[in-house]
Parts: sequence; C-alpha cells; structure tokens
Amino acid sequence: MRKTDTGQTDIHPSEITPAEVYFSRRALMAGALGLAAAQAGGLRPASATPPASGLLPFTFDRRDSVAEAPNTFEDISTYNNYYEFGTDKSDPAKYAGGLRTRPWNVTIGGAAEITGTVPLEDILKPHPLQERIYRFRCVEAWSMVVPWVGFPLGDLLRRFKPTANAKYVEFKTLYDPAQMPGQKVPVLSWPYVEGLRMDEAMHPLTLLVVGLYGKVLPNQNGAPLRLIVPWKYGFKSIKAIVGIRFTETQPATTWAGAAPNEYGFYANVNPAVDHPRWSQATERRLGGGLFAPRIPTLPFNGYGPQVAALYRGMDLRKYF
Ligand SMILES: Nc1nc2c(c(=O)[nH]1)N[C@H]1C(S)=C(S)[C@@H](COP(=O)(O)O)O[C@H]1N2
Ligand SMILES: [Mo]
Repeated sequence: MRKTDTGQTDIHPSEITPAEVYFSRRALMAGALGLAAAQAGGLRPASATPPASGLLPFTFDRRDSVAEAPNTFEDISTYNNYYEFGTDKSDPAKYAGGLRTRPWNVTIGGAAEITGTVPLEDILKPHPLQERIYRFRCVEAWSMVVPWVGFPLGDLLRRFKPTANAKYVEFKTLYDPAQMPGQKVPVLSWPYVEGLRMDEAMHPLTLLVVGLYGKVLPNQNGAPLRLIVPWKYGFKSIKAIVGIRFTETQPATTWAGAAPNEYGFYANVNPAVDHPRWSQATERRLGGGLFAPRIPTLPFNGYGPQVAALYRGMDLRKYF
C-alpha cells in the first residue's frame, strides 16, 4: 500500500467549500429546519428518504462528535482507499463517479426473523439523519476528521429482529467488475467483505453513512451506503454495501484473509500494537502537508471511554 499523500486533485476550486463557510451555512440550515419542525408541531425533523444527490436534511449530534476541526471536503473526497477503483489514493475520485447508486438494493440474510432484499429507500426511510464529526484513522497511519451524515446501524439491524444465533454481522460490497474495474484485478478477493461482532454492530457510535459535509456521499467515499466504525482502522468501514448477514460464526473478512498476520478481525485502533511493517503509535492528519508533525494515536482512536468495555478481559495483542 502507498503511504504518501501527494495525490493531485481535479476538483474545480469553485466546488470547494472552506470548512468555516460550511459550518456557518450549516448553522443557518439547522436553524431553518428547527423552525420548520416547530411550525409543524413536531419535536424532531420528520424522517424522509434522503435524495440521490445534493443537500441532506440532518440534525447535528453534538454529544457523539469531537471538537476538532474537520478536514476539508477536498481532502476527504480526493485521498481515498477504494480498491474497486484502483489502488492509488487519487484513483477513486477519478474513476468512481460513474457508479450507479440508484436503483440500489440491500439483501438482509442469516439469523433474523425478517430477511429479504430491500430497496435502499426502504432501508433509509425510517431513520432520521444525524451529522456526527468523527476522527477516522487508516491503518496506513494517516487520519482525518470528518462530518459524516448517517444513522446508527443498530437502529436498522433491530428492524430485522436478529435471533439468538446472530453473534456477528457480515457486510458485502457490490460485485460488478463492469462498474468497478479494480475488481478485474486480483489485488483482493472480491467482493470486499467486512464484519463486526453483534455488540460492536449495535454500539451507538457505529454508523451507516449516506453523506458528508451535509451532502450526499461522493461515490469515492462509498455511496450510496457505507459503514463507519470510528474506533477501528479504516478498512473495517466498508463501502457500497449490498449485503448484510447475521451469522453465528466470525465472518471471513477481506483484509484479515489477505494478510492475517497484518490485519485482524477486530482492528481496533491500538497505538500499543504495531503493524508488522510500521509503528501504529503516531499518525499524520491529512491536510497538513508532507511535513506535518505526527501526532500520538489514541487507544480506540480516542473512543475508549465509550467502547473499551466491549473488550474487557480480551487480550488485545492476540485479538488485534
Ligand atoms: N469496498 C471497499 N470498502 C473500503 C475499502 C475498499 O477498498 N473497498 N477501503 C477501506 C479503507 S482501507 C479505508 S482507510 C476506508 C477509506 O475511506 P474514505 O475513502 O472514505 O476515507 O475505506 C475502507 N472501505
Ligand atoms: Mo485504510
């Protein structure tokens, strides 16, 4: 994997919204939404199917957000890992634009009372969108701060009434080499598969994401539906999800299968456990340039107070 961040951008300057402009506009929008809800007599914004493009309605979740300054939209959407579109950080922004994200179906299967194939609109409709500003850290030791828009994965999973046999959840990305040319190259086994233990999947920090910076997710960031697990290395946060399956045994995940000594199933951010080929003790925030100082990486990416209890009694060197 490449470790440089010198990828060129081909976004037109007029498309770039500086963070300060975005955040003041957001305050105005939130105010307008709040006013509309108050006029309708409702306490929270009505849930509605998010649009296929453009702006999204959301409420800001301050409690689950960090106070750090977000990276720019440009940083977040032009320096990506998405091997279905190439292995270079600049490939996804160049080649993912043509992916058709509508119509889109998600197949829910395995140990649940309700299973079947559900159109994206029905997956999203009952869930009011929240914006949460999360730290995000790639296993390659770069990190960023992102204003994601989504809703807790657990709220979706509960609708399908998982049974007592549901110990894990497995996620699958679309397999369509005609649309995802990287899948013609055997750099990974396709389709990309990820998984979580049931309690991790139900944790309120775990999000299904449909947008960032208040807009529909750019294709290179995993549209129309991707996972975000902020206390785990980035590869757990699978993009373009078409399958969700409740399983009794631990899912065989793509990176853990490709290099089991380098990538574990748990992949919790852990500065005390190095990657076999590099240190995980520090990270470099995107946007600071090549000479940005490295900053210390926090256990569980800083989310230890919320999630450390999930792993009580586990040897995190063995279950890395
Ligand atoms: N389907 C799929 N999902 C994926 C990947 C991928 O190659 N394919 N890369 C992962 C890795 S390694 C990271 S760091 C994040 C990057 O997310 P971002 O491009 O939105 O920053 O996506 C993850 N999800
Ligand atoms: Mo990553």
